[in-house]
Amino acid sequence: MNAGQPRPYELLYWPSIQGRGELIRLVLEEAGAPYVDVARLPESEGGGVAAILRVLKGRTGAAPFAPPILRHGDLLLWQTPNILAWLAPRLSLAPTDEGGRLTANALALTLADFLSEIHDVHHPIGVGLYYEEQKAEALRKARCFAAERLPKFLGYFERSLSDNSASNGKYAVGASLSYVDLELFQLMAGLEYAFPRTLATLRPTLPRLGELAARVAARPRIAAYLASPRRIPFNQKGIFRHYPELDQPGDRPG
Ligand SMILES: N[C@@H](CCC(=O)N[C@@H](CS)C(=O)NCC(=O)O)C(=O)O
Repeated sequence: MNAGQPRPYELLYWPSIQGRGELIRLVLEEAGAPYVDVARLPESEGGGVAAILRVLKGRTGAAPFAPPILRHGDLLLWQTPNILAWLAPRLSLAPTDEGGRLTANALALTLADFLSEIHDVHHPIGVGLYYEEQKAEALRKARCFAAERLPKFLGYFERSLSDNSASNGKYAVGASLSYVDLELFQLMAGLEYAFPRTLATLRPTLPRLGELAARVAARPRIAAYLASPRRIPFNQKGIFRHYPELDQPGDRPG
């Protein structure tokens, strides 16, 4: 590393999906921070999935259970909200007061809960099974998700925005953009990909979330990132997957 140049952050995340790693990438991209997406490098340069497995299997003591993992010098961090709670303040993408930091963390943890539920719509029975092996259960899960959980979580985040008088409903916490807003952008983008019909029925009740997502997408660094090859397209391997049969807003739970 050249003297005077900041040490790049090293993100370790599955190379073919956005997944939870995307929440870290968006913060690094918005900040213009130097980083290496390690597993997307060729194995001959120390990358690939092998790079992740080396960290998962090679560490004793407190060790990551799963990616995303962030490495910076001797520091190794895992659990997405934990990584964000450390990284975002360093990059001026978190509230500066303690109350604001804790509120941001609480929202990030709630979003993490929601992400797990979104994943479980297409994998309600077993992570190790293919979707095709759990389609009937996925259909039941999708009905409950669309009728109950999706509106409940999105309504909660919409209220978090509209109740934030410090920014007149523009941002989730405090008076300026934070990592939580980037997370909410990613959430809306993912839901638009996975559940476009269901989301369309809810959109009239979610004006703040819609405006926030558009505002984040238009930020110069985010717009450049989204248009770049660094942004992995949504696909059928990540958390957000589009199975038309699971996107039926009119279905009754049953
Ligand atoms: N709570 C963890 C969840 C981590 C997680 O589930 N990572 C996924 C990819 S997004 C994974 O690789 N899981 C492997 C496993 O659960 O065995 C976080 O927020 O970072």
